Amino acid sequence: IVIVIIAVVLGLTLRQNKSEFESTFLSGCEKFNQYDCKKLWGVFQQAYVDKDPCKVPVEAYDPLIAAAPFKPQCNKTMFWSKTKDVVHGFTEKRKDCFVTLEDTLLGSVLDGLTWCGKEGSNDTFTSGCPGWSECENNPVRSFWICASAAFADVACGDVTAMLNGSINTPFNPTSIFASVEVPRFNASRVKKLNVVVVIQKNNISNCNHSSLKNLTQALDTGITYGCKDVSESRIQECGAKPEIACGACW
Ligand code: AVW
Repeated sequence: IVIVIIAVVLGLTLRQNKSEFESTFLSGCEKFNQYDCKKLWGVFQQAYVDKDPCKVPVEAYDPLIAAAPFKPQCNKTMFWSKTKDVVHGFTEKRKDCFVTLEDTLLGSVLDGLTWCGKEGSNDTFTSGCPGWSECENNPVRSFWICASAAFADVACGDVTAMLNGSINTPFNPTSIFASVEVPRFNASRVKKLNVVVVIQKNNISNCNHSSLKNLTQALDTGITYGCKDVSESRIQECGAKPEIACGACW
């Protein structure tokens, strides 16, 4: 009888963990209406359940992206690298100006989460999953690469990228922005890339940094490039004052 009780409690605990992640997914999804969230959850799971968590390729998420495609939002698409907090602090207040991947349904639902499957199981696990660089084809990394590529594919008009002036290499070739997003900007859709280098007190880089020369060289011919050094406080001010026009933020 003790064994039965332990088995039941263990079973319930595992089931609860599973449904906790599912609930997080569903409640995040339901904020967006217009989607069949139960169906999306099913499509999402198919990418990684019952698989070795180091053998989930980027393409595994293609059906998920197809089920919740990114809408082109010309002139509002915002990319970023190593500026997560300042960018999202700004875009959450100024949805009228810019949209990041993490402001879209899939990006917002999965931002900050860890998940993986296991061979021989249909469950979703949230611990014991491979770290970001532990193996290349892990469920979390593959998702972000797939979603970033699809988000960059629909970028159009003037696009913006916030880079970090407080690090050695604001345009880092190993970043998702440099390795996945920039190469997919297509001159037939994207007119101009506006880089904003976020300047904090102890900045060590700005628009003159040599890595940004590599960025201009990586751009598809026909895409114009612009760069502005903007203080973090100015970005925060623009977030706090909706009366400032988007185009006048910097
Ligand atoms: P980032 P990116 N370990 O600030 O240009 C764990 O470097 O790459 O900017 N998580 C990681 C790691 C790591 N080594 N590297 C990256 N991440 C995850 C999507 C983590 O969640 C948007 F559209 C971190 O917060 C941006 O334009 C996030 O990736 C672009 O990709 C960003 O790392 C930002 O990617």
